[in-house]
Amino acid sequence: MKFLVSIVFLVSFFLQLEKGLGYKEYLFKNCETSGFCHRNRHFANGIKENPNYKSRYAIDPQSIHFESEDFIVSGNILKEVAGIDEDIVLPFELSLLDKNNIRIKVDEEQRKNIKLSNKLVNVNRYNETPNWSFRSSNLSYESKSGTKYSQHKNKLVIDYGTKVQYRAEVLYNPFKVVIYRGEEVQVILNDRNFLNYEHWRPKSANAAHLSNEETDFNMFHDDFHDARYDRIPLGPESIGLDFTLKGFRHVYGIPEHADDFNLKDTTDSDLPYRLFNVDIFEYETNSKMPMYGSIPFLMGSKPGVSVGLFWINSADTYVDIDKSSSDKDTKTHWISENGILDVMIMIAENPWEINESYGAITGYVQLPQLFALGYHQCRWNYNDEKDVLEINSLFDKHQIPYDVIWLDVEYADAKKYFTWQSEKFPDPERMLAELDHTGRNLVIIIDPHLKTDYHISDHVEKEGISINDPSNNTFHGQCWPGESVWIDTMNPNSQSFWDRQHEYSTENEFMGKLSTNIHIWNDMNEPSVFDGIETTSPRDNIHYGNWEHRSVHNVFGLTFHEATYNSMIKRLSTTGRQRPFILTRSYFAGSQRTAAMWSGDNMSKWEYLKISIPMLLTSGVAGMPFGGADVGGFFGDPAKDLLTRWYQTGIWYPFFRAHAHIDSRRREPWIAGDPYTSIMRDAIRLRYSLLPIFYTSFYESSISGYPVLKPLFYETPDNLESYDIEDQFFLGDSGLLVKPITEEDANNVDIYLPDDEVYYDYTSGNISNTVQKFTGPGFISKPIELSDIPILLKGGSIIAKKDRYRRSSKLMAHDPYTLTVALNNSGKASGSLYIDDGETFNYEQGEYANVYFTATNNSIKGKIIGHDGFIKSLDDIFIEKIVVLSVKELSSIRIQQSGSQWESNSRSLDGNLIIENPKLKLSSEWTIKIDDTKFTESNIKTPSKNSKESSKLESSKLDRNSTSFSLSSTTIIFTTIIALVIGIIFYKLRSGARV
Ligand code: NBV
Repeated sequence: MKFLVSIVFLVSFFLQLEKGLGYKEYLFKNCETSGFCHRNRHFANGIKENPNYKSRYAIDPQSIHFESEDFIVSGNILKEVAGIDEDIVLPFELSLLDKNNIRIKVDEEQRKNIKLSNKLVNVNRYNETPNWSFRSSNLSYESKSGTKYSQHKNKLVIDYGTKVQYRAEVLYNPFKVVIYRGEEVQVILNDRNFLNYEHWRPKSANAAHLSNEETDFNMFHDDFHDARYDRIPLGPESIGLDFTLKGFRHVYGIPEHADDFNLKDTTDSDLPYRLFNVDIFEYETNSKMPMYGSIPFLMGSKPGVSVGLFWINSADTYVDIDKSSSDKDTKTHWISENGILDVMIMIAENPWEINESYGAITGYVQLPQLFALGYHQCRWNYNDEKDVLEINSLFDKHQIPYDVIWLDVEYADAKKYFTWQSEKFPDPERMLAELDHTGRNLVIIIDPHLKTDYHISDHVEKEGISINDPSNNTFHGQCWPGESVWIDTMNPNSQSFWDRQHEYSTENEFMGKLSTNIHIWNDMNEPSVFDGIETTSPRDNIHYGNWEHRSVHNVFGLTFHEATYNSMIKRLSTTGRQRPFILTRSYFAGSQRTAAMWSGDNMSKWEYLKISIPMLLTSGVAGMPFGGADVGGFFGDPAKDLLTRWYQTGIWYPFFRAHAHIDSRRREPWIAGDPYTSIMRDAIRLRYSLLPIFYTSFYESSISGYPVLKPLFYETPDNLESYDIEDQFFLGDSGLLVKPITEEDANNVDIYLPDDEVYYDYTSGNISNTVQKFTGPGFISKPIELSDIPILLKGGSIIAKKDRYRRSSKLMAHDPYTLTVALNNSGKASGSLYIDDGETFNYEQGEYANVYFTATNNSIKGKIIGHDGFIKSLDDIFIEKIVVLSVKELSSIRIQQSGSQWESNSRSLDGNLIIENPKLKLSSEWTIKIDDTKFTESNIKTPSKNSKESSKLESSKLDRNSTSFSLSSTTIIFTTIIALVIGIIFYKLRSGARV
């Protein structure tokens, strides 16, 4: 039977291809083919076309109830339904949270009384997404003493806010919420009356419950890929709501999509941005198709105000964006398959405050171990112990630092996780010890699909901790190992089983005796199910609590990597409290607390290199800063220049890992040969020298939620031009402004400067020749070569680097620092460093220090604040060099530290002041006095206008060395459908069918 179904499926698949639908479009739903999205869009279009439409949703004023101590208003929204006398009661709750955030929840009352013949399904609307997504179940409600509630005939008005006044007007009929910050309306809920709450109805009542604007498309069965029905036992239960963001033209977030940073209008397409975690094989760029992770969080920003919308729902979700309004409003329409309606609205002055708010709810990124910020070397696969150790020593031979080598699925016996292929890896203990020698780590892959018929899957099945089919028996499906079962990490009983597989104990044969330098990669946790519709679990599968998979789909991946994290915490608590490192492919709001993510299976093509930057900026805005993309591209063989440019870009990814498909040729950085190898080596070494800055940026993110790769509009929220820049970023608050080259054959680069501060040329992290200076706002243009990584250092910054080559980050722990001082227009600069042991949770007990640097025209100072004992341990760390950029003349340099004074060796090189070996210790306060120093003021280049074209001309006039801008156009490869089909078939044959 299964065979027959597959044949039917394949035949219809190829017929669709013939019809002209792309491979991916056919495999995945869009809004047309997805029942609930189709119905909600149909409803919204019906309303748009009917000027006399009267909403059927109204608050019953009698039902309003205040719990003013908790700042909660509750009541009922009544839904009038065609053909039945009684309204459907939708109890709502509106609460005021910290930081002036508002949360609105709407449930469905009658659910409590539904009796279904199939008792295996939980009939309540799923309301447990926050249990997984939020960092704590107790959201704090700070005292809001000035809050006033006033009830009027047709509305309830809540005035709140301390420094700035906020107002929420809850309109009764039709139901709407209008939120002001200051005098202006910022957000309106249900502005366009798209609120749609598909109440429960028995199948027979279907038609009677529909209004003119509604359709019953796929309400009680889903015929997508008609070979296999989704039975939808509870019938229609979707929710939809619109939000108007007043005056916001720029909206960001809702990852994961391989698309622009500033979200596009979606109204003309049959695919709104879709949030549905899927194993999207060979995903396309510039697409709103769903990918491996979903964060239903959107940020809108304009000068003076930013907003955050957090749609707390883990079901399949579509977001329509309409930017057609002449008032510069962005109108959004959110549609989910089921669950309660639960949304948080954050309004603040700027984007950082929104990140703080969102992080206060879902948690901040966990501070990673320092090694995790180093370079990771991965491929599918390093074949055996010999291969691993050879690669390990080749890094040393080529003097390229790296921190982690990875093992993909082939290390396990027949892809049975928690086993080793023993002929190939006869002694993992020895292998890890060898890596540990040079401070290096190993990461191994563990996926949620467990091959049938071995002790792990047997146990999962026997203990009832599997994902189950609709009859509540263990679900069996196809994945890489063949027939598999899936552990249900939503089941609390799974944790102890998972713990035992990861524990540090002689009883655990798999990894019980391995040293602490082993960490985990969780792949395929969307979950990927090859023979499932849209390559995932059937929606009517059952999880713990009798919840349908449909309700929890997008959060499942988080529950899996979080279970791994919890197990690793336990393992490492017996070895010295090291912080676990987990990489996950699937993620949800809150994943940042316990895992890093990467953007899955990209391709060795320029467009994938280019899109990686807006994708990472997006995940940073959505609170998930620890991300990366496969350097070099997963599928294919990158040309040498592409690979080189990818390394020069990858060194800025917060998570920096090279990875390749099993069919790709080997491409470790030494294989291309010079000049490519040298350029890649320099790039990786630059990453290592900047590790103190990366670590400091992560620390800041871990307490505030700020992105590590900072979008330009965060730096200049008042400059609207900076909102559209998606190919540049700042590295945290360091002042380093980077524009990686992602175009083939580029020999010139345009860089946008977002403000009128001075920017110093810092190409490739080098200071050479007379440092060029530029000011904005506007574009500057510079000639570049393959070896160049365009970087500028913003005036006002002091950066602290470690410039010595070491084999791994661990070996750099006691290395000295080099400071680079870039004075601003007023002759001042500052910078900071965060330092702890880089490995353990001891920083949570205060064992860390912050170092602050300041400079003016005639002095540079450093001071350290922190835990005494920890500061003492830094006693052997020195500052070996200080460079002050762009200094014309100087006379004497006097240094003071710990009651002593001395003169220093200093020299002026190519117009920069270099203080060599000032003999300064990091661990106590110091001052350098510089007399009679003059800083150069000449040579500052200013684009005359803000427009890209004119400033390009202007700056090339100014810059004697610049050549005219010319880019060879990216090569476009047209593949015929036949070639595609052959390719797909070929791939399937190689790696097992996934459809
Ligand atoms: O594990 C093999 C690959 C992996 O290399 C890639 O990074 C993942 O995105 N994986 C997909 C396929 C699953 C094989 C079990």
